[in-house]
Amino acid sequence: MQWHILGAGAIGLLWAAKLQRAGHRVTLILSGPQKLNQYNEIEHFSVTSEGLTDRFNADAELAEHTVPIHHLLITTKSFAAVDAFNSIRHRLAGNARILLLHNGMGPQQQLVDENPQLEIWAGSTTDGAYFESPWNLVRAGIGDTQIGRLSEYGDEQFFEEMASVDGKLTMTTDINTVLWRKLAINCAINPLTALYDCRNGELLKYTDRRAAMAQICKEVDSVANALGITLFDRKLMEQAWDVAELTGRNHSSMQQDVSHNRTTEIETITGFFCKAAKQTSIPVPANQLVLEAIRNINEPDDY
Ligand code: KPL
Repeated sequence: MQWHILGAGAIGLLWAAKLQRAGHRVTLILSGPQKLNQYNEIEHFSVTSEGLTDRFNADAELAEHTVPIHHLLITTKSFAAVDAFNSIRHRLAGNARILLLHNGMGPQQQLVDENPQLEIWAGSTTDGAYFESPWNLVRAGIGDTQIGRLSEYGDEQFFEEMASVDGKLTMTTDINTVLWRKLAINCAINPLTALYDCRNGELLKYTDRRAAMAQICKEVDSVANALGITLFDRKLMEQAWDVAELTGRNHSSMQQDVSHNRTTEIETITGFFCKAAKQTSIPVPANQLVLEAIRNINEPDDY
């Protein structure tokens, strides 16, 4: 099968490697001529896992290319997903399948609403990888991925195909809840690690950080409950505590974005949550505070 991947970041290349290993052909759709030239100089990327490095020779092209797309994986940052999709929209075959794998919420539903005739799946992953150098990826942890269909129509056989690519992949009939669970954890950890400029585990070491995290979690629990979304079978703070402890040495994606002066995913994480809270009239001051604080660091001229 031929797959196109939009978003050649860590998760995109990790999936490109998984797909190629399973015998699929992969084409990376790169963000611009400079990136394409850079890739064309070496024409491969590598993935190191448990000390072993494998090379992968994926094809690469720009969105303007004309070859029809049948299987599309979107692994861009969440804020770029809709524009990236629209840049290749004209190339999608009538029966194309699209899988979105990114943090945050909002773009997934937006694409379904704007393209009701397409088969759209969404996923959430705890896979971890980072770049040691451009095009050289290190797999940090082998995580779980859950996918589920968001569009009205679709062929469940797609799951079987994907399960043969990743043995740890599971399917859910309620992807919305799965995305909310990841969103809740990201609300609890990401903005605070970015604001305190600390590793995930360092949130737990200080009373003020723990108190801020507990307040955020309490608000997320209340709103989710009011919206009829079942998060975890215990309080979010307990769940988020375990994740922060387990990933204690890691820098969250938002901490890394802020420290490298990159756009963060705050709008599709805490921003999405604060909008959802409005439907319930439950006040969410702790989340609102970190939303504004990250907006101020991130794009001071845009708000
Ligand atoms: O998903 C994450 C992220 O960094 O975006 C967490 C769970 C916080 C792990 O770092």
